[in-house]
Amino acid sequence: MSAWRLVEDGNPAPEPEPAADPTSEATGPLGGRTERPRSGARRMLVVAAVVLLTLVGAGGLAAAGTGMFAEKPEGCGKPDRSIQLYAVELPKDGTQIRLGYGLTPQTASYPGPLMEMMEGECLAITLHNQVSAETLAALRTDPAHPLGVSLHVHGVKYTQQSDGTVQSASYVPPGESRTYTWYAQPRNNRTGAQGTAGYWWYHDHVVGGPHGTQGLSSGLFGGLVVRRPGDPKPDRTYTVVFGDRQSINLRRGAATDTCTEVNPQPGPSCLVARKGERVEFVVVGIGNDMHTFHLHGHSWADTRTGVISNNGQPFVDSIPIIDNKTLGPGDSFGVQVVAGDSVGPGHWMLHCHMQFHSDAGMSTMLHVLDENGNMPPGMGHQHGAAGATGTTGTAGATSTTGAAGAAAAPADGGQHQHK
Ligand SMILES: [Cu+2]
Repeated sequence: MSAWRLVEDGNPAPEPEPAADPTSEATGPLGGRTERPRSGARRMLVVAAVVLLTLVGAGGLAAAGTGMFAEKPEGCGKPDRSIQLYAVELPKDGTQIRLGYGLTPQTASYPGPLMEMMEGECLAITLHNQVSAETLAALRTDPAHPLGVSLHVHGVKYTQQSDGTVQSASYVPPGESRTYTWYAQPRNNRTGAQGTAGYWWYHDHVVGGPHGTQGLSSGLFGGLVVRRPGDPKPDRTYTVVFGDRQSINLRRGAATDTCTEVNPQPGPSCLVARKGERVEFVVVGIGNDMHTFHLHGHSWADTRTGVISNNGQPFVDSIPIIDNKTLGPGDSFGVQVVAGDSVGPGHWMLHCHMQFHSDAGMSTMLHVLDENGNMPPGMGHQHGAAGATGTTGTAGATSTTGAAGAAAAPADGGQHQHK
């Protein structure tokens, strides 16, 4: 039997599943939850109530300059779901401070936990800042800049109170908490609202300076998927963040792949799937460089989901089929591919196609096992060590929707060979 084998065949996982994972079917929006239609009348009542409450309670807040901002977006009354999110300091990568978001302090990771929403859903996220003032001060570029972390999101609706910036006073000082409200506004043909279904991301906007540059480069970011009813459902989701210094998920060179040879555990730096599984990638660009996302052996449609859902008609020549997509800073997109479809199991390279980036190590693998969870014999591979600097591997909560545990970082810093 090959050493490459997914753990869910009865082998105990080395790490416990993170509790209250919003991506799990038990608590996530995909476990049979149906979208609740909101009538126009109800929406108006909710808006009126929010405005009234805001005005009534605005006496003290108005002096602080935030009273005129609604607490929640229009159409989002009572949150459909609430989750707790923790910002914590993780073990340093060499001398570099690492921070992470986690659904628990113990499972914080970079990228942070995948957030999943359905269009129409209103989500309340309470962020607890457990990063010390000392650490935040060390990351500060201006001594007058306030100390705190925040949660800023792309793609979905939020008000100024959930902007996650210093200028809107919507950040969290050390030891404190704040609730942010996200609304996955649905399409509305009457008003022309485009809807929010798609692949987005969230990040800090405060650590170090007014744009959270140090928060981002330290690890405070994660993926967000907003789905529509009927969207194809993935078996696994991986958040892949391309950043500065030729890093994937802040890991460089061989450290971008921390899969262990025995029982590889899907995680932020161990991309593994069985043949035939639908694998979803949430691809995000951070930092200052342009990148491209290229996956060997697999291609996808250049649509919102990477899949063409044209009433079963497979041939739509107006939609290009691609295997390489450009990514600028702040951009995000997502695709779904069927692992090993036609091409079979193996170690399929995933890399940036800016050649000096990939040559410097901006490259990792999608390990596709066979249907039984084994890597067939003769499928060994070697990682190039170019550009490898090694990391301490701090993967915690994994961003997968399938059965998965955390990726344990091997003692060799991720460098390994499969026989
Ligand atoms: Cu690149």
